[in-house]
Amino acid sequence: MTEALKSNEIEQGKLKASDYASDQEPRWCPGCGDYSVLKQIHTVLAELGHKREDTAFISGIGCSSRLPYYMDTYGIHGIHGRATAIAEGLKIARPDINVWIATGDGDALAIGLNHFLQLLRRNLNVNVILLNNEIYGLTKGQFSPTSRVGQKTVTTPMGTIEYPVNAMAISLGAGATFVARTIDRSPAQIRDIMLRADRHRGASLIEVYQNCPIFNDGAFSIFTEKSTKTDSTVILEQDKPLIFGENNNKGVKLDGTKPIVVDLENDNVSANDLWIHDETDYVKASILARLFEMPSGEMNLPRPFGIFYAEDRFTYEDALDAQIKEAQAKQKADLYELFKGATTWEIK
Ligand SMILES: Cc1ncc(C[n+]2csc(CCOP(=O)(O)OP(=O)(O)O)c2C)c(N)n1
Ligand code: SF4
Repeated sequence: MTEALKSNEIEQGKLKASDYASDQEPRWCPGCGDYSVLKQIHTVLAELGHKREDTAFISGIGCSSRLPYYMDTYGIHGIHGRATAIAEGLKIARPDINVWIATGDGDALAIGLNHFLQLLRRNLNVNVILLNNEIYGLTKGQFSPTSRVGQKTVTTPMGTIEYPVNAMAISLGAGATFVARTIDRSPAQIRDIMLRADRHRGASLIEVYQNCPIFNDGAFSIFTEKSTKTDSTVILEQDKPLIFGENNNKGVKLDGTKPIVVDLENDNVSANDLWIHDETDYVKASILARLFEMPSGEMNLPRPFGIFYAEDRFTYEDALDAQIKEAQAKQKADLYELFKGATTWEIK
C-alpha cells in the first residue's frame, strides 16, 4: 500500500485517474489489450470518486490477474480460479467495500468455473471483469475454454476439438443479474458499462474481449478492423433497434425466436420491424447470447456488444444480514449452547 493510500487525505471526488494507479510498472507484453482496460479502470474509478481505501481489486492467476498490482487500492492477487470465492468472503465480511474482480477466461471459466457460477447466482454486489483472450497467456499459449474449435495451440497442435464456452450464455444460465460484453479497443463502451455495473446492486459480469498479441493475435480483429467491424458487430442500446452494417443498412429481426439478418435497403422492412433491445427481457437476452457464430458464418449474424441483461434482485449480503438480525432478535447468542447442541452424549 502506498503512502498516498494510507494517508486518506484526498477528499472523495477529487482524485484523478493517475491517483488510482500504483507505483508498479505493468508487466504485460507490448500491445497487450490489458493496458487499455487498466487505463479505463483508472479513469472510471476517478469518475466514480470512490475512495481508494473503500475499494478492493481481487484476482486469481494469469496475465489478466496481475491487474490488482497496478491499482492503488486494496487488492488480493489470489490463487488460480478462486478470485470469485475470495471476493465473496470479502464482500460478506465487509459489504461496504466496492469489490471488483479481475479474472481471465482460464481463471474464471476453467479451474474457477464453479465459483464463478456460484457468485453470479448468489448475486453478491460485486463487479467481475472477465478479460477473455481465448488462450492461456501467462503459461504461454495453451488453449482455454473459450478457444475456438480448430484453434491450433501448443496443447492442441491439430486444433482444439472442444466447443467453446459462451460467457454470456453461461452467466445468464447461472442467474446473473447484469451481463455485458465489450472489447479492449472500445474505451468509451468499457467506461459506460463499468459505470452502469457500479450502479447495479448485484453481481455484474463484464466480459471484455482482449487481444493477446503474443499467443492469439487478432482473435477479435474481425470486430475491430475498419473493413469488417461494421458488418460483424451490433451495438446494443436500450429501446433501440438492432441495426448494423456500413451505412446502417442491416438489421436483426426476430422470426419467432429465431434471429435473422435483413437488408434495410432491399428487403422491404423498416427499423420499426426490427428487434428492439430491451435489457430487462431475459428471453431476448438469452437469444442475444446465442448470436455467437462467427459473423462470417452461414447466418451472417453480427456479434452483440453492450448490456445484454440487467435485473434488480436481492443481494446475498442483504439477505444474510437480514437473517442474522432476525436470529439475534429471536434469541440471545450463546456460543457454549451452540457447541453443546440439542443432544449431547458422554463417551465413557
Ligand atoms: C492450481 C493451478 N493450476 C494451474 C496453474 C497454471 N496457470 C497459471 S495462469 C493459467 C491460465 C491463465 O489463463 P487466463 O486466466 O486466461 O489468463 P491470461 O494469462 O490469459 O490473462 C494457468 C493454467 C496455476 N497457477 N495454479
Ligand atoms: S502473454 Fe498475452 S495476455 Fe499475457 S501479457 Fe502478453 S500479450 Fe498480454
